[in-house]
Amino acid sequence: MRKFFVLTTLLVMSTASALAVDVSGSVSFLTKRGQKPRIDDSVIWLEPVKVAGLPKVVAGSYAVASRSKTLLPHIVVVPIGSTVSFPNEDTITHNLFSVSKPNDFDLGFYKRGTSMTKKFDHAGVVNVYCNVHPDMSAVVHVMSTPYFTKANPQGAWSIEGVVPGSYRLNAWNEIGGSVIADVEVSKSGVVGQLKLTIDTRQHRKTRHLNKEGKPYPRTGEY
Ligand SMILES: [Cu+2]
Repeated sequence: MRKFFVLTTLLVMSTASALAVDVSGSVSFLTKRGQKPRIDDSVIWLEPVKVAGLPKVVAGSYAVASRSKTLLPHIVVVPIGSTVSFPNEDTITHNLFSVSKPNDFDLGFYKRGTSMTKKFDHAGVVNVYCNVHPDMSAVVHVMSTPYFTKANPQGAWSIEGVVPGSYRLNAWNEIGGSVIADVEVSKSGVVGQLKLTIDTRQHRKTRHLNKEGKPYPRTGEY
C-alpha cells in the first residue's frame, strides 16, 4: 500500500515537471520627465488562481548589507518563511526597522561586523529603513508563490518550470506599484499579456518617518 502511494506520488510529480513550461516576457515604464526608475528593480511573479500540483514554496536565507550607508541589494525578493540577515559592514552603528505590518520589526543599534536577522512569515512588501540615516532604504518583497523573479537591465524576465494552470501575472516597481494580467499556462504555450508597462507618473517623492512615526531631525550630518 505504502509502495503504491510513493509510486503514485512520484508519477504525479514527474508528470507535473514534464509538463512544466517556461514563462517569459518583458516590463517597461511609462515615466514623466526626470524619472529614471531602475528596470532591474522590478519584481515579477505568477500568483496561482487555479493550478493543480503547485510546488511548495521553499524558504531560504538571504542577506541585505549596510555598506557606505546604503542597503544592498535595494530590493530583495524572498519566499515566505525566509530569514534575512542584515550585516553591518560600516564603521558606524545603524538601527534598521520596518513599520510594514504584519512584517514590522526593530533590530535596534548594532555595530560593524555584527548582524541581525529577521524571519518573514507574511507575504507582501516590507519597507526597511534606518532610524539614524533617513536616506537608507531597502524593500524585502515576501512571496507566497514559488514563481517569481526580477527583470534584467533590459526589462526582460523569465520564470522557468511553471506548472500549467491559471495565474495572475504581477509586475511591480517601488515607484509604480503593480500591474496585473491574467495568464493561462498550458503545455501548448502561454496565453495572456506578458509585456507589461508600469506607470510611474503618479509617483511623488515623500520623506518617510522614523520608527516612532516622527520626522527625522534636520541636523544635516548623520
Ligand atoms: Cu543607519
